[in-house]
Amino acid sequence: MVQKKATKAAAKKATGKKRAGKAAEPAVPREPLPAKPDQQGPETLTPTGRPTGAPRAAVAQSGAYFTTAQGARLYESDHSLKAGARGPVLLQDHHLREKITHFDHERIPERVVHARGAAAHGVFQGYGTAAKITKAAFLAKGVETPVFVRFSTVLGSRGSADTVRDTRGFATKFYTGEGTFDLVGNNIPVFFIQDAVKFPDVIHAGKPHPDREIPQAQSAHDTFWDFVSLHTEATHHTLWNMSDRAIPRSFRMMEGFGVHTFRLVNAKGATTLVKFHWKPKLGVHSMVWEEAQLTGGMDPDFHRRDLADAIEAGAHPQWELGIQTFPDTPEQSFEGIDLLDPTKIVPEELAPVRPIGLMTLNANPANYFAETEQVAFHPGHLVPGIDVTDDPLLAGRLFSYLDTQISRLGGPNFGQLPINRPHAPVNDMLRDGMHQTAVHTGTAPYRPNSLDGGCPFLAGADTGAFIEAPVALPAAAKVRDASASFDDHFSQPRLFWLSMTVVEREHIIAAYTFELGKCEEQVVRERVLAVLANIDPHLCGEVAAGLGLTAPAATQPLTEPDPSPALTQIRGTWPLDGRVIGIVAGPDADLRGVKSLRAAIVKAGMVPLVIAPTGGSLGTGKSPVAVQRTFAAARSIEFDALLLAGTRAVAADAHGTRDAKAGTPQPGDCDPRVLLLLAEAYRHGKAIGGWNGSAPALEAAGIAEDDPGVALADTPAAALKHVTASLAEHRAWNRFPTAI
Ligand code: HDE
Repeated sequence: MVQKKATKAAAKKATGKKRAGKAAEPAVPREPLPAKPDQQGPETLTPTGRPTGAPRAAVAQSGAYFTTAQGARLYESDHSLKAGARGPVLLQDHHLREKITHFDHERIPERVVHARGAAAHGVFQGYGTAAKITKAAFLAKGVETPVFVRFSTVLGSRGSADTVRDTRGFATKFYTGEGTFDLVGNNIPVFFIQDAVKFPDVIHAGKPHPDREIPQAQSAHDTFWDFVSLHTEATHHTLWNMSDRAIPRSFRMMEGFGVHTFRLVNAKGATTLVKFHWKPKLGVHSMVWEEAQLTGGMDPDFHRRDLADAIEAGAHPQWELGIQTFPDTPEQSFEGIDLLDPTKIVPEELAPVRPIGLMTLNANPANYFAETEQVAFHPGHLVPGIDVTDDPLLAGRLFSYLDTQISRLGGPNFGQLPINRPHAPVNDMLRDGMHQTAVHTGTAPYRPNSLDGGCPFLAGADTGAFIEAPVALPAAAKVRDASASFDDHFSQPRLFWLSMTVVEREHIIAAYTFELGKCEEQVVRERVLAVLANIDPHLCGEVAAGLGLTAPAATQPLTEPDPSPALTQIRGTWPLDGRVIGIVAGPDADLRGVKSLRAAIVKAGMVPLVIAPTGGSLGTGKSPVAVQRTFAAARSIEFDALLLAGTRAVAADAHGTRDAKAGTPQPGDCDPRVLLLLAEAYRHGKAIGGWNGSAPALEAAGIAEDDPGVALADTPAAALKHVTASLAEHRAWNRFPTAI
């Protein structure tokens, strides 16, 4: 609480003597700013999981007076203690040493993979549709469970760009009443390797080269392609990485996958094998490659910002959790697909994804470090009713996460950090260790005991987690080997390739050509081409042509799987929540039209941003139109569609301040920055519209009025209608090549 009796005089005394030229500091204590309404901290529980009653998003700086970590008030903080104003600094200055020491230890090691991430709080609601096959209570109908979700890239460091070509992590912590369940998945349903023993290898190959530590957050380099071409089991995941899936438009527009097959157990002990899927309500959408690259420079925090802004604006992203189910037979395979092989999918056409619950992300973290950085996921955090299978990749993960977190979070007690505390009561016998914050009472931390009243007692087998289903194991000798079914490395990449539309195939070809073009070793490029030949001759031929190499022949017979339409992103129409519409305007634009357009866009749940020659506002009078972006700062990457609000708005003007020209505008009048904006938006397949005679600007940009996704209309409302119709398909796909 602010101490009301603090007077101006006392405050002046507290801030020390006044210095000439020093900026005025606030002198009277007042309440600190509260957390923003969209922000929420983790549930405030004791280290052993009991509610403390404290508010969820506590502010860090509370109280009027600055103190040391021990609570002693400081009367001066800008100068270290010296023997005289020009004399040596004294070692006895506790404040100086404490402040510098704490600062020196502010950083913790970043995650070895998935270092770059953004997160949000939310809630999961079960549909009850999985009740017959799992006893997991949080999946029962109507049960609401708090969640915390962290999205991430894999290869880049903590400060790397969001929009690089990479797999995205999609990790969800369900704080269920029966303990915490973590679904630690990715936005790609398969993985590079089939056995955890190769994980350090694939990551060493993908990370920057050890000598010069370049390139950052890229797979476009020799070691990555060397590894994936030498381990052809990586072909399927690599193909997904070269597809548009690896450059998502938004975290809100990504699918999520549990990747491994899990085992669900019902109340009677019957088991079912399942694969988990997250389906975004907004659809699955991507950037185009040039856009992703530009964004990396213009706004490297694009995905992080997009998620936080959407939540703050109340556009809460939602995903349905779904499962594909398979009989738990001894073979653990389905339609010839080995369910223990994490490089394989089961096409949704063979096993439909059945929705079992809905997740809504509705609050931003209050503090990045405390929550997003310190959260610790673990695929072994399971609840009764959900169990693991013998996927050898999963087995290694069950070891790795706790192990890496002990060093990343400085000891074994990170489970007591607020973001990691289960919401179910905790009553373990884990004691002591670095950073112990629980004050355990009792004298007998062992079982059984007769001194602490015999507590704690064991739950019955029907209530406890980690009661594995008694799955029979085949009689076998110890071997370092894999099942023969793991040897098929090409039929599913071919399935993926054949399921892509022409546009998506073009993007894949361009991605391989770019990445291999960045490799320096000819032997690596040639080996990758040999891999591509086993996926598809057209893919291989086009990439080879782009590299100036000869396409090799396939070394294996090509399979002819049925395409899986569920794999393409280019289908259907999708909600437009949170889509950003740029309105290009100038001093003489149709400002009444701009105002009505802005209102219509907001009403439709989208975001209007007015782009003008300079900042400030357009028009005079009572309600001028506020400008959000200047011509100098606006690039196509930020907008899902553009609308031109009139003619002279885009007249050429080096300084952006000159009055609009009189007379009929000519294409040559167009401001080059607007031409760039239009040309990029066009290249990136974005809807473009306009009214009030915006034709000269389009003409100057070389865009025809009847091009796909382009529309000039008489009124702003009609222009918006055209643009939103095109936007619902995400991009004007017809602008891209339509035949191979
Ligand atoms: Fe991870 N992975 N992983 N991984 N993983 C980590 O754990 C690992 C794998 C995934 O937002 C690390 O706490 C091994 C598959 C996500 O905090 C580490 C293997 C999938 C995240 C680790 C895999 C994932 C991680 C690094 C092969 C998708 C970020 C920091 C056997 C199903 C979670 C940490 C977050 C993070 C190990 C493969 C997803 C080192 C050994 C497959 C989303 O423990």
